[in-house]
Amino acid sequence: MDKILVTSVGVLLIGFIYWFFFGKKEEVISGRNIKINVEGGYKPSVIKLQKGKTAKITFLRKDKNSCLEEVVLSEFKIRKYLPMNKPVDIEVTPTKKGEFPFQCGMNMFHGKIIVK
Ligand SMILES: [Cu+2]
Repeated sequence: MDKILVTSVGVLLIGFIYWFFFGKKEEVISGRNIKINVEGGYKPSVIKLQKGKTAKITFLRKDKNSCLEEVVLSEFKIRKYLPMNKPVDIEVTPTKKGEFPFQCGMNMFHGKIIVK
């Protein structure tokens, strides 16, 4: 019984350490000319924008996975098709502060826009 307890605590601890060091690693990009690589997800996946300022976000899809062929920015009512290896510009003007997720058309890959 003791051994099971020690083992499960150990597994939880390893899980926590892993999450702490690797899970939170998110690349952040800010400015008004944002470039996002779409390859196995969105890189960087966190975009910081300023409220009231128009920013251009350029998505470049390099991933054949059809899962990533569409990007959805629901807060901005944008749904765009991303052709392979062709940059697609999306202009957004955030009108309120907060965190707004964006994702692929199937809601499998995620990123977020943080407006300050
Ligand atoms: Cu998808």
